[in-house]
Amino acid sequence: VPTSLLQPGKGGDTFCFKNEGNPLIKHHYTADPAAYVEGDTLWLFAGHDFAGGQKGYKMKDWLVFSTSDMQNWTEYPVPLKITDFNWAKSGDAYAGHVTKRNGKYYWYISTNWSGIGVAVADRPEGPYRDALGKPLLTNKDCFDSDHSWACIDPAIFIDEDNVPWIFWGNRHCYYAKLKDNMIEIDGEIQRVDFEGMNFTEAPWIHKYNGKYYLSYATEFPEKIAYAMADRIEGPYEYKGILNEIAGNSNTNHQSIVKFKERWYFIYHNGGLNTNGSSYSRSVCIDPLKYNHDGTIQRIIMSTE
Ligand code: FUB
Repeated sequence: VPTSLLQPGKGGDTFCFKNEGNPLIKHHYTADPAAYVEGDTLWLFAGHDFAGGQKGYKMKDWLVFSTSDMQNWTEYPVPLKITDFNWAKSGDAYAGHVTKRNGKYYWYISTNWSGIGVAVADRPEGPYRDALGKPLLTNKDCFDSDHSWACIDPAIFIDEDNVPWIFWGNRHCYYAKLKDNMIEIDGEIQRVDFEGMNFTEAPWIHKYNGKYYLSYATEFPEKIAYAMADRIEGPYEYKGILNEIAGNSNTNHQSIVKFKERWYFIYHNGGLNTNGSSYSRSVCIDPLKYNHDGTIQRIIMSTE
């Protein structure tokens, strides 16, 4: 077993590996994938589970990988740690999402449970530094602020009109515009609600053929569900389940991106055969296909 599987925060030297079937990454436990496509490169940002955590999360840093063909992958030195946010008191490196704006890369992260922070870098692989010195969003920005982990799981979407949006939340899904500087909320915080929603966490927005898709983790153990809308602010219409419970992980967390004319569903499960579990998770990738009416075909989790 590589030492990087055993020691949080010690892995991540630059090296190359091949995609030999799901789980994609076999030398770390990885979770909460967030993909970002730039030109010929797919960047994969992920959480990093400490091996053998059977009773709770031990997540101290985030990891970054890239590929230009989905087969050959590069891993970079650890780009961001929970200790880079000195206001993050409880300190667990929960789900994040990276996007590019005005030539800089912004990594929105959950800290469990001090709020959502944002780090910035000149290059996608980092290194990143805390952009604000304080949280961007905290529990008091959520309507049920007595729920201590309400403020997690940021997802960013920059629309075709160049307006950046942030979605996040646990138990309820919140959203707001970001200012052009990407480090301030612009206007009111709103909540997404629609019939059948049953939101747990992990929102992700993408757009296909002019429609907005909100995918998210539902129930617990989690499945991924999705809804569609004509406007980013809704109203959203529930469209169903995208995939089933992810093996022996009670969470799932998806990222949906188009890369070189193909759509991908990137998620995690507890499928690594070295003690994979709800707290020792692994990022996987499967193809995503649309029906003629824009609905998404159910994703069958594969081992290939
Ligand atoms: O990885 C820690 C938390 O578990 C994430 O923030 C949630 O989305 C769930 O995957």
